[in-house]
Amino acid sequence: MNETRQSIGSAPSSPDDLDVAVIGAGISGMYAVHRFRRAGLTVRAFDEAGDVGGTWWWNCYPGARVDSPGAPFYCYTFDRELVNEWEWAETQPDQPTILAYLRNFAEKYDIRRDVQFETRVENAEFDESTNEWVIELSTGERVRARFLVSAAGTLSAANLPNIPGIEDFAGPLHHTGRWPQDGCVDFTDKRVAVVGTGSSGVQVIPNIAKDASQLYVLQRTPQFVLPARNRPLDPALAERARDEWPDMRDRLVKTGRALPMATKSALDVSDEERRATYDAAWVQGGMAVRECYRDHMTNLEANEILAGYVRDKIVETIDAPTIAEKLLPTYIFGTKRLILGTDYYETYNRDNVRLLDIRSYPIDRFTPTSVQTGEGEFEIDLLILATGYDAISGALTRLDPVGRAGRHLTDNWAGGPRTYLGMAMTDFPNLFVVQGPQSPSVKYHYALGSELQVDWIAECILRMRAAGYETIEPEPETESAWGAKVADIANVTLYPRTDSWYSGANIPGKPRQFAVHLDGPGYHEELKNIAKGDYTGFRFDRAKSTRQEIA
Ligand code: N01
Repeated sequence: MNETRQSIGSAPSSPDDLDVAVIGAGISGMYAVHRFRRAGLTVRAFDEAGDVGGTWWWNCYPGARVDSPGAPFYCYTFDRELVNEWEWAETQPDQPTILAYLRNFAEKYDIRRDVQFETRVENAEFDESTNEWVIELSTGERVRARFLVSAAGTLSAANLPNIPGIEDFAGPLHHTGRWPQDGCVDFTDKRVAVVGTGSSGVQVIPNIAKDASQLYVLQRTPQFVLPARNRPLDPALAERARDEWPDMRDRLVKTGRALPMATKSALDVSDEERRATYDAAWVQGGMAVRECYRDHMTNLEANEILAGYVRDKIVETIDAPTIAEKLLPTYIFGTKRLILGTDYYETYNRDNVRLLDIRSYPIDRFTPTSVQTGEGEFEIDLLILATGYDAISGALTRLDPVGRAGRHLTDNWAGGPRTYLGMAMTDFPNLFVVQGPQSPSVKYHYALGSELQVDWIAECILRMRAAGYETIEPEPETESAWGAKVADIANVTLYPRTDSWYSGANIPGKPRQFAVHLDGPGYHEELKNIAKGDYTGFRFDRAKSTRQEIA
């Protein structure tokens, strides 16, 4: 261990001080409250929302439902009793069901007792004189904690596009990720514009089309949308999951998947065999078609075969060839987050829906009552922004914590996120990020990934305590090496070849970096080994102990 830094943490903490302050009470934050409490630590979480659920609390727009991996696997994994207790009715549960599941979790583990809702963490600064984080809340309170754990989410910082005149629009305007909780956005007989055709847009568009008198979909990039085919959950699968949960969880940890992976290449089979396999997967729905062969996301030729298959399906679904043409994606299949839809393409066959291609005919401006594009002016009563998120790093950069010597995180990340393990940053002692940039986050089982990271953090804190350490921080050189490793793994795949929110390309001015560690199982094995190996790459400061004592 490098003990070069001075430990100044001698100022006594007040009795109200926390061991851990957690930002967010979604899937990760709730587990953090549970786990830290179980470790005997004092913990409190802060969340701007009115209740638990995080992104599932905010995203209550019509049509919101889970897409992948779906039931019975979209759940916390650590407690078999919880798995046994909860009955999933559908393969892709809707938002009210997921929220009910998360509320049940909160009840079962009495999470709300340690969560302060309707409270935004406005500032966070590391106090080097006491080795504590000082956080300022929207309520005006200040809280001190030895550790700060950000569980602020990967898709939580809404992207509100800066389109001329948007602030002049006089009708109701809603972002899908900030949907009103009263649920009473009424589209009946209204003229509605939706900007954005990612997962949120694809889910909300068919639902709005049913009620609106006129729907304008403003599309910048045509996307690959696969049929979700939500259906009642096969009771046999639910039962198997219950019976075999320890093995299934083990497989999830080791592969990131609940079910076995394909081993064949799409190029090793005949056209007929491949076509039959795709057809069967298409009927099955969900992400099945991508999973038919192992190399769709690593081999351009295999990818393009599947892309052609999906484009043909789009053309078959749309009545008007001119509209089908506008809906055909041209980027590499799957390199933007794949989308699952229900009646999405069919919606464009309706008389009250008009697709506006804003790539060819950009939006000029909004007025109080209309949107003007290169195709004309369209009167609207309501405006829906399905424009996505400042993803993965946005929640943290918007907070912009201040670390040692007044360093702002955004200074250190001016060229893109710099982390060790996607969880810790040099100059920011005792700050841990769950599901952070350069961790597997959105490309691994989300709840399981949160559990494994939070378990690691809890164990680390306990071991630090036992050894008398007050701070932990990565060695500076670990960050460059970690960033290079994450990039190397990504570059074996096709993902980085496309502009997407994975790399920050959806946010004007955001530094580009493919911010997801694409080998989740390898990552979690490495986390384990780092803890076993005396926390290689970290430096600990404090008190009276030596490096050996933590091992
Ligand atoms: O956001 P997105 P999302 N002018 O970034 C367009 C998860 N999720 O909220 O592609 C005009 O994918 C943008 O256009 P382009 C899931 O992981 C899960 O839909 O950048 N258009 C795009 O069409 C998903 O991937 C579920 O050219 C603008 C759209 O807005 C992630 O969340 C449900 C624009 C944004 O698409 C994000 O999905 C929903 C501008 N200035 C979401 N700015 C589940 O089912 C952006 N766009 C679990």
